[in-house]
Amino acid sequence: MAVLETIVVAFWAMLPAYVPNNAAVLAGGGRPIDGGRTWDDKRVLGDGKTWRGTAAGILAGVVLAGALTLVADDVSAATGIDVPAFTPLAAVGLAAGAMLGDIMASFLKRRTGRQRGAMFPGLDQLDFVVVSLPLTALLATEWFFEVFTWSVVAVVVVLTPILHVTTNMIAYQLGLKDEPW
Ligand code: CTP
Ligand code: MG
Ligand code: K
Repeated sequence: MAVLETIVVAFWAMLPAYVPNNAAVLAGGGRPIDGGRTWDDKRVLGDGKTWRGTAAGILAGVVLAGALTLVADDVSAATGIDVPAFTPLAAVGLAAGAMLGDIMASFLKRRTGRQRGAMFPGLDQLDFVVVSLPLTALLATEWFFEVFTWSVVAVVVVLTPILHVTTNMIAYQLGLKDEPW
């Protein structure tokens, strides 16, 4: 696969994992998942992880995967780049894995004494990759290894932090997010 092709496939395949975070920011609010509970005087997850944001995030990722699947053949034919359709399990693995990774990252942030919204470089940018890829490999094994070749995974690891920083800066500038990370 040529470099450009690999980048396009990596971006396409990761879109259902990228969108949940942004959807959660837009839809977030209401009851926190941890119900306000603390552990060692620190919140378990914090007010930044809500049921509504999580549900909206997963839904957005799965719906997007469905939409991409509908147009995958046309996009492949038009561009000559073989972009993949998503199986239902791949869609769920990517979207739910992204939200789960974000939630697990908040758990680690609270354990390490970081308040809600605090920065945790590295973790903030890659938390959702670290969980969404293994979860998808587990739920949709055949699909995963067909799409996520080593070169695609390598592009994801490089591309994701760049996209994450950029979109969060934009969301911050637009007043949608409280911090630019
Ligand atoms: N959000 C949500 N539910 C989620 C993830 C995010 O409701 N599962 C919403 C919250 O309003 C949150 C905002 O999106 O404040 C930004 O998300 P994020 O940066 O992940 O949360 P933080 O507020 O920074 O909290 P944390 O320090 O725990 O990451
Ligand atoms: Mg944050
Ligand atoms: K986060």
